[in-house]
Amino acid sequence: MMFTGCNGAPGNSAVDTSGTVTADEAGDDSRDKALITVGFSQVGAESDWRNINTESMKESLSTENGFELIYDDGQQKQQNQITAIRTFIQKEVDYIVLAPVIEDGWTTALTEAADAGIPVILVDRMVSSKDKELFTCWVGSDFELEGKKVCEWLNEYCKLNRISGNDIRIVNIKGTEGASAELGRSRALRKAVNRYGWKLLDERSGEFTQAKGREVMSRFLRQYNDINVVYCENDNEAIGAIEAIEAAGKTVGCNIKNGEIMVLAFDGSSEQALEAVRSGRITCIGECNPLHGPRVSKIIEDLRNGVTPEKYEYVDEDIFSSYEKITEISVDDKVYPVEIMKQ
Ligand code: GYE
Repeated sequence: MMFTGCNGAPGNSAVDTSGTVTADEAGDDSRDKALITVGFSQVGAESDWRNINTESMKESLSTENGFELIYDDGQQKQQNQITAIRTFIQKEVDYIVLAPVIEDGWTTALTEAADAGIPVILVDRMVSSKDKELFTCWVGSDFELEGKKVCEWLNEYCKLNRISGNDIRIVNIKGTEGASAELGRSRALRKAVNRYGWKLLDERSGEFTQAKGREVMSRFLRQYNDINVVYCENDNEAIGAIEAIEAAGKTVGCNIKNGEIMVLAFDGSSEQALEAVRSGRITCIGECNPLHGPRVSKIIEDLRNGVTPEKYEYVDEDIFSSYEKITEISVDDKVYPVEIMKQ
């Protein structure tokens, strides 16, 4: 997709080959006026999902496509993201794209952007601000639905294998607390626990990282000797949890009747995680799609053409498992196929 006159890389030494500049480097005076300037405040680089998402955004919002992207890595800290938004406002960018680390606490910064007349597009996670006029639109995943799919998969598994709900002893390695992805996936689990009588032994945040996932799972294994399911709120935590389980001399897999610990996860972004599904080490993944770059550039294109984008745009997502007997599950009367992955 091309916008107004794309005349290659601007003559600015702060611009790297991908056309991306950092918030500190970008200067108004050296800006190529033919390019659409976008300030993107990213959460951080905590996971494979996030890195793929960053790449997708940089690829779509490139100089070749008519953009000057000012990229800022918030390092999982809201204060860094608020500072980035203020820098973008000072630089008078055309659009601000925000992937908010947590939902609360954005009203002031978003009001400042609105006062400056800069449209804010939210991507991936949401904000809880009551004033919906403070952002133009949002694009991302239905995190509670992802969670419901994985929980329904587990419920189907229990039914098929005659495992009573009371025999499910589950721990939850949550994502970053207060992040939409954590809130939605945890909400779905709590509802399923109440509905099916599973025993939720414990919940603790693994910050969406492999190292923290491993640390939290090791602690759970020391505290509880009867865990048979671990619900990991992303791929990286699942890989960390598997390392902890194996280091404790236990086996991962779906055969919980024979003492295996079943690993459930979200994303399905990394080859490592997909390989773990194929080999049965991760039993089921609720897919989360990170490829938002083209969606965001389309939204900007629409806005420039006077087309009002949907306020909320949810993306479609799959379920991955290597367990052949469950080929579909249903959530709220809708049927979702399960993609069976084999080696
Ligand atoms: O699941 C996780 C990442 O917000 C959907 O953030 C995103 C989540 C994703 O760190 O891997």
